[in-house]
This record gives sequence, structure tokens and C-alpha cells, in this order.
Amino acid sequence: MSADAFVHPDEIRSMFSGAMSDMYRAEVPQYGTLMELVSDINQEKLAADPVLRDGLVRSDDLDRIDLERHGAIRLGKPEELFNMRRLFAVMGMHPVGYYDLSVAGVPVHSTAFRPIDDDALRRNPFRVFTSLLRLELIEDAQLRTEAEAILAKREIFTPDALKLIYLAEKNGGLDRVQAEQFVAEALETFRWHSDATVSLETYQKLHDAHRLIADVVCFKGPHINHLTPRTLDIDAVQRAMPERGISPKAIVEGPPSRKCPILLRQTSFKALEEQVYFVGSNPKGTAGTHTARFGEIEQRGIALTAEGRKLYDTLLASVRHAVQVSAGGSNARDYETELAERFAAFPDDYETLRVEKLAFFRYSVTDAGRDAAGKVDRDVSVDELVDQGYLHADPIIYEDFLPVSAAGIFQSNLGSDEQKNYAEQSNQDVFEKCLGASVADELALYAAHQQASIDQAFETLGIRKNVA
Ligand code: OOG
Ligand code: NI
Repeated sequence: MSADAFVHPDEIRSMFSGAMSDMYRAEVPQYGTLMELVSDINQEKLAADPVLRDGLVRSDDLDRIDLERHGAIRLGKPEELFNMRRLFAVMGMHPVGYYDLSVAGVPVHSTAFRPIDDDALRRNPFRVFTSLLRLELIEDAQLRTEAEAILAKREIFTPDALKLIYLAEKNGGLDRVQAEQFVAEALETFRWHSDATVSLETYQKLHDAHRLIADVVCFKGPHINHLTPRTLDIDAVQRAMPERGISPKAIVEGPPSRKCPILLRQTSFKALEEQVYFVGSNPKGTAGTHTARFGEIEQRGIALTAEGRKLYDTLLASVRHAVQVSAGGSNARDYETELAERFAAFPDDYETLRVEKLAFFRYSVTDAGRDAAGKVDRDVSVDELVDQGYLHADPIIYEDFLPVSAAGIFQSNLGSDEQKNYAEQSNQDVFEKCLGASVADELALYAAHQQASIDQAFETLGIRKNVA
């Protein structure tokens, strides 16, 4: 079959994220309410800020502004992660980054499956934060064995999904009919099942070890636990949630609101208590409840270099040391004040972020630069070219996640006050063995992106030289 007959992976990803959104909205009505709120606030913001609007028109983002940017799942065993990598590859999503959440008391390690190159991100940036349960962190050996035995029995992919993944790998793609079938079959893995695979008693034992363990082990598959649209004003959505009957987590995770947004800000509404049926003596099962599914919003800013990230981590750690937000969120205001005050130490203009190499930029040649092509001094630096008006720098947006924020999102959806301390070290090697591949280093991707833009610009200016 020729490559032309294949549906582009970016298109399969769009089909999939659209289908997932429809399914989630139908399953979790409060998520639909959140989507409406996000859309209303985005429209207000666009009406009030024509510069922002023009920028989005130019980058071709306006139509897709309210669409989901990410979702999350939690897996139970190595081969699930292995096959999940193969499934996402069909949609042009690849593992980027390693996140160890055990340090924050959550017994998982994770990666994000996402599109990597610029064009693919522009077409559809949908990604899935994917966690693998670390059963070795269950202290009780008998319970650990029991959890393993339960997971051993389940198969989270349909036979047709596996067959289509195999075909995509063998042939190098899927045709239209196969792609449509693939999306429908893949969706089955992410669906909610209100029938648990275990008795109430087993659920409770696993739940007592950690709520997250029960969420992963006791069900037929890794139900999508949230979807996350993009908002143009996260603080406004956070404030407005209660007016629409949605209960937000106490604080927005990540950096404070800034003139030049950095990294990622996110907040969620608390997970809903849903009716489930446990295996029991009566045919319908024993009724009970489980809390897992929620909704989230995100707002992204510029990607930071290792140095910028170090500054971010240090400032954030000092804020968290100074104010610990209580489970009820009573001191959320103090946290916000502290966050804003301490982050005053983080430069808040693009020029300083660039010159001090705290953040990544995409360089392009200006009209003046084009006029000067071929006549530019060979030894000139990038900074000088920007000063001379020959190069223009645009922020490169952060496309990944933040472990401290992710832990905050997990925690607020696990009944907030649950804090466990795991002694176990992070273990990227084990994770990559389960995955069957290594994860890409996100900082290296941003650095390569910046460097490629410099190389291209130098070529246009007629100077072939590599300077960062
Ligand atoms: C994933 C939480 C992490 C984020 O946006 O940081 C996450 C989960 O609860 O499974 O999605
Ligand atoms: Ni999330």
C-alpha cells in the first residue's frame, strides 16, 4: 500500500481526542459544564484583548482554542505500558519525560505521550499523562501478590485494537477504514466501567494501602481520569467554577500569574463520587462508590532551560516550605501571596529571560535581516543580531508536565490529606524496560528546537556558523 492511502497520524490523533472528548462529556456531565465555562471565559478574554486575538489568528490557533490539550491514565502492569506505547505511536504520540511521583507520596512513575515536532504540535497538541503503578511500593507482601494476581487476569486492549496496532506497525500506517476502526477500538480501553473486578472487601484492603492502588487494580481498564482544555485565563476560571456548581481544588498549581507566563499552570475540579458494583453474592453485585474522575484546565507559557528550571524549582520549594496548604484549603490565600512575592525574583520580561538564558526561544530573520543577508559580520553573536534588529525571538512553549504540580493534582483527587512517604528511589531504567523504549529528554528537545531555528536563521543571513 502506498503512503498516500494512509491517514496521517496527526489526523488519527485528532479523531481520537475528539471521540474521547465526546465520550467523557457524556460520562461526566460536570466536565461538559467546565468546557462551557472555559469557552465563555476564552471568548470574553478574546473580546477584551485584540492583540491576543490577532496573535492566535496568526498562529492559526483560534479555532481550536477550547479543545482538550491533555488527559491522563494509570496503568497496572508492564505489558500494559508496552502496548500503550505502541497504541499511541499509531497517533504520532511518543514518550517524553520521566516523572517520579513516589517522592510526593504517590506510588507511580509516569511519562507523557505526545507529538514531538512543531507541525504535529500545531495540528493537534493532545497528549496523555500516563502513569504505571509501582506495586513494589505496597509493603504488605500478601496484598502485593493479590494485586498482581488480579492484574494478571485482565486484558485492557480489545483483540481488534491489538490487531490494528500490529497492522499499522507492519504496513507503516492505517487506511481510512482501519483508522476509524482503530479509534473506536482504542476508545474501549479508556472507557469507564462501573463493574469492579473484585469484591468490596478486596477493594477496601487495596484502598487502605493507597486509594490510587484501588483505582488501578480493581477495574477492567485504565479509565481516562480527566481531560484538560486550554484556558486563556486560568484565574478567572478558577474563580468562576463555584458559580457553576463546580468545586475547584484549593490552589492553582505551578508558577503565579505573570506578564510573561512560564511553564504550566493548572487546576482541577474535585473528583466525583460515582456508583460502582463490586463482585458479590447477588447477581448485580454489591453497590458502593469510587472516586476517580475529574476535570482540569491548563495555561502554558515559555519552556525554561535547565538553569531557569532550577530557579523555578528553588522558588517553588521555598514557597511550599513557607506555607503548606491544608486539606480544606483554608490558607490558600497565604499560599498565593507567598507565591507571588517569592516569584518576584524570577525575571518577568522576555528579553531578560533570553539574555540570561533562562528560557528557550525560536529565532527568525526580520525584514531588516533579509536586506542585510550576505553582508553580516561572520563573528557576530545571536544577541548582537537581535540588538541590530536582524533576528526576532519568539517564546518556545512548554509542552510537558511538572512533577510537583502533577502530585498536587493527584493528591486533590485522592482525598487531599492522604500523605504517604515512600523510601524507594526513582527508577527510570525499570520504567523504560516496561515501556520497551527510552523516554525522550524534554530539555534536549527544546534545546534542539532553538538551535535548529538559529541554524536556519544563520543560513538565511548568509553566515554558516553554530552559536547558541
Ligand atoms: C495524573 C495527574 C497528573 C497533570 O496534569 O499534571 C496530570 C493522574 O491523576 O492520573 O494529569
Ligand atoms: Ni492533568
